[in-house]
Amino acid sequence: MSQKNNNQAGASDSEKADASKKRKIFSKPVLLLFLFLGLAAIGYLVWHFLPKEEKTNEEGRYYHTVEETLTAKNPLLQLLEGSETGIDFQNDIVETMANNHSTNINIYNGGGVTVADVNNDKLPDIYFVCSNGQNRLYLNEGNFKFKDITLSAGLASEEGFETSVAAIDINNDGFLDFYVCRAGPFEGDERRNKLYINGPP
Ligand SMILES: [Ca+2]
Ligand SMILES: [Ca+2]
Ligand SMILES: [Ca+2]
Repeated sequence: MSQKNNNQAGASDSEKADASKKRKIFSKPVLLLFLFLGLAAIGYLVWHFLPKEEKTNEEGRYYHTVEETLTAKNPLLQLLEGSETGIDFQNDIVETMANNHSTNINIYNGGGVTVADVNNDKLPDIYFVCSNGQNRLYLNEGNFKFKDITLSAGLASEEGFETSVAAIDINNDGFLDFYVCRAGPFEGDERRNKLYINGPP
């Protein structure tokens, strides 16, 4: 009889221990952690599936507007938009089956730019080199306005993969010339660098 009572008491202790264990597993901090993780998961799903605003040009490509991070009260420099200056150059990286990182290791290198007064009017002009498309020369007309004179200047180079440009008066005639570098998996003329000699109009 006494042994039976002891057994009953033992079982009761064991049940109590189990219940205590369960209470420990679902203790307040653990529940709070689950709650936090659940809320974080819900937050992520809401963010992931929310429609995001995308700004695209006429060709349907994404473009950046003025950076929202420029929040200084009195910034040293002021950022101007392309719509104000007339500069709308973009170096778009277009990936295709024939042109991608496996076929062209330089594809993400980007293009190049140089600032040079090409017409000696004391206003610096800007020449952008595009890796996948047409290069662009912008003539500085003053008051932060630029005019695209690429075609009339004969600088619309599109062939090959152009990655950088330097301005130098290579023949010392007082007019800055352009040296354009090309890279990529091309042969012959498509890989050759280019020297453009500037001169009086
Ligand atoms: Ca100029
Ligand atoms: Ca080009
Ligand atoms: Ca020159």
